[in-house]
Amino acid sequence: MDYITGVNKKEILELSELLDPKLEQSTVKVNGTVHTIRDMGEVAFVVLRKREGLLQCVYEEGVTQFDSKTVKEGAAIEIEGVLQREERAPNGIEIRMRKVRLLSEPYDTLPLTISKWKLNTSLEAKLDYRSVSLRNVRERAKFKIQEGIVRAFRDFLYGQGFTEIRTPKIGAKAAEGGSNLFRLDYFRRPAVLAQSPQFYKQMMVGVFERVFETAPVFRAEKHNTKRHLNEYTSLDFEMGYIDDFTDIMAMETGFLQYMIALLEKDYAKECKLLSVDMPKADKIPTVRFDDAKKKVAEKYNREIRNPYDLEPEEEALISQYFKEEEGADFVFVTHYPSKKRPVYAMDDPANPADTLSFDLLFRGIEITTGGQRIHDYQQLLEKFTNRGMETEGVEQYLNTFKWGLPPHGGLGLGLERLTMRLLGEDNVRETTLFPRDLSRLEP
Ligand code: AMO
Repeated sequence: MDYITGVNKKEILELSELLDPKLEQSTVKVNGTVHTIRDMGEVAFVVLRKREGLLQCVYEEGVTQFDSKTVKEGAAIEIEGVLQREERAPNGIEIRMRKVRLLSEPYDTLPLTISKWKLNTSLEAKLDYRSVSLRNVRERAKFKIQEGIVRAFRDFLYGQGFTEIRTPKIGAKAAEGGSNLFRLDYFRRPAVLAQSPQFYKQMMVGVFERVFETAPVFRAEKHNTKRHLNEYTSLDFEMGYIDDFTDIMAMETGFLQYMIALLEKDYAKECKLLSVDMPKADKIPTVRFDDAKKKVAEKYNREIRNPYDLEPEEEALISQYFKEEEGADFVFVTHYPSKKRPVYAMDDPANPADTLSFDLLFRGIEITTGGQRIHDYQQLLEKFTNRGMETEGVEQYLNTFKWGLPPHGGLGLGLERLTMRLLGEDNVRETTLFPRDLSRLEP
C-alpha cells in the first residue's frame, strides 16, 4: 500500500537555510527562476529568484557541466554547486555552479526588464503585464508587506477575542446605499454584489460578540481616480458591548501599533528595500468634523464649500495640519453629519444632526470609516422610515434587532489604501495585485 504521510522532505535548500555558516564550502542543491544573467565570457553570473529573495550563482566555463547559452531569463532550473561567502552578492553568499538541470523553459523573452532595481515603465504597462511586473523584487515586496498588514489584522484581533467570519458577497440589498452598486440577475431575481459586509457583521455580533472579516467588496465607481477601485479588500470588524465609539478607535489604534511592530520584526527586509517611512501610532489625535473643517479653512485660507462632507483636498489639508501641529501621521475625524452617513450609523443624542462615527485619515487620505451603530429596533425602523427607505430585502437584518443586539460598533478599513500610504505610493493600483477599475477587467 502507498501512503502519503505529510509534507515531503526535499534536498533543495531555501535561502534562509543557505545562510547557515556550517554549510560554507559544502555542495548544495537549490532551485529557482533565472532572474538575470550577466555574461562575462568565461564566467557568467546567474541570479536566481527564489521565494525568499535573490541568490547569485556563478557559471564557470569548463567547471559547470552545462552550456550557459541555453539558460534564459525566466527559465526554472535546479543547480548543484558549492556554497561560498561573497560579500558583494545578495545576502552575502553565492553558489559556484557544478551541475544544472533545466526544469522549465520560457518560449519568449519577457516583455519588461524586471531585473532592474526599479521597473522603468508606466503603471499601465505594469498592469498590462502584471504576472511579469510582479516578479520585480520591489513590486513583489509591496505585496509581502500587504500580507503582513492582513496577518497583523488577523493576529491582533484573534488576541482580542474576535472570531473570523465569511459572509456572502451576493445579496438582495445594498448595505451602504449610494449609486455605486453592481446589479446582477440572480436566476431572474434582482441581486447586488456586496458593497461591504455591514449587515452581516452586525448580525454576527449577536452570535460571537466580536467578529472580523478580510474579504473583497465591490463598488461600481463611475470615475477613474487614484483612490477608488471597483473591487477592493475590506478589513472589517464589529464588536458588541462598547461603551461608546471611542472603543472602536482605540481598537484600531491597537491594531496599527501591532501592525507596525510586526512589519518591523518580520518584514524588515521588505521595508528596507522599499525605504518605508514607518508611521507612528502611539497616540492618534482626534478632531470633530466641524472643527477640522474650520481649522484648515483658517490655517490654509480656504473656503468651506461643502459643510456635509470632506473634499479630497480637505482630507489632505487636515492630515497636513496635524502633521505640522502634532507630528501625527494619523488623525481621527469624528462626528460626521448624519445626512452623509448610512442609515445604520447612530446619531449623536446630544446633536442628532451628527453621528457617533469617525473616519481615520492617514497621510492625506481616508483609510477607514467606523462608528457606533443603532442597536434599538424601533429607532432603526424609524430611521429607515424617515429616510424613505424600503425595508424589503432587509427584513432579516431588521429582525435581528427585534430579537435583541447589544450596543455595538465597528469599522471598515481599505487594505489597498492603507498599503498605498504606508509605501508612499499615490495610486491605489500600485498596491493592488490585479486592479479592477472602469476600464480594467483583465488580467
Ligand atoms: P466606507 O464605504 O467608507 O465604509 O468604506 C470603508 C473604507 O473602504 C475603503 N474604500 C475603498 N477603497 C478602494 N476603492 C474604493 N472604491 C473604496 N471605497 C471605500 C476606504 C474606506 O475608508 N461599512 C462601512 C464601514 C463601517 O462603518 O464598518 C463602509 O463600508 O478606505
